[in-house]
Amino acid sequence: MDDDVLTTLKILIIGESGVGKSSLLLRFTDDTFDPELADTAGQERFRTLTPSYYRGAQGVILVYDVSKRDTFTKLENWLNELETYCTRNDLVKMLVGNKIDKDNREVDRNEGLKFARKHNMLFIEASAKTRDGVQCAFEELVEKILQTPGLWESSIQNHGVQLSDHEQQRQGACGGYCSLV
Ligand SMILES: Nc1nc2c(ncn2[C@@H]2O[C@H](COP(=O)(O)OP(=O)(O)OP(=O)(O)O)[C@@H](O)[C@H]2O)c(=O)[nH]1
Ligand SMILES: [Mg+2]
Repeated sequence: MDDDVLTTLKILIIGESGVGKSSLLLRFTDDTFDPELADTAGQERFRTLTPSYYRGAQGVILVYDVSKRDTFTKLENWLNELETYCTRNDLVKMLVGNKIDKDNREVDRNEGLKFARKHNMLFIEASAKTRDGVQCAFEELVEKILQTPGLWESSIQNHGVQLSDHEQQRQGACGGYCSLV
């Protein structure tokens, strides 16, 4: 393990099947996109994994598809599930409206923003296909986690490495990004 590693964070990516959770992760980690991507991880038969999946997470990315209204409508269910299984209530939440490259949009940016504000979440619109907002979504979430006292320190494994104290206020780094927490 690299000695420079400060801490390891557990970040969940949740949301309805097909909204692009795997694609967003793949774009962020590998900078690739597969238009034919089809996986089965979101299927109902894997639901028994739920409690351990949620345990100890410091952050969550809740994804909906801006071209499918039902994926937006079902966000409330995901928040309820989060509340049920999450072991901590200070976890940082990021709402991501994905697939903004598509021209059949069904959910306005303002609706996403309003939902995020109501539920005390960060918000960004994104496209795993075009890269829009993807890096920003992950980075802003991590930054917010690191700014939250008590949320991540306990996961440091005595490496004797300290994060520097200076917090740089970044301005305009993420177009359209709205910090709400
Ligand atoms: N146009 C467009 N298509 C996308 C985007 N993100 C994902 N897709 C496509 O949407 C489909 C579903 O994406 P996945 O990443 O598999 O969705 P998922 O949320 O992981 O789905 P489950 O694992 O079943 O829960 C795939 O065909 C992707 O190529 C995007 O930003 N734009
Ligand atoms: Mg998936």
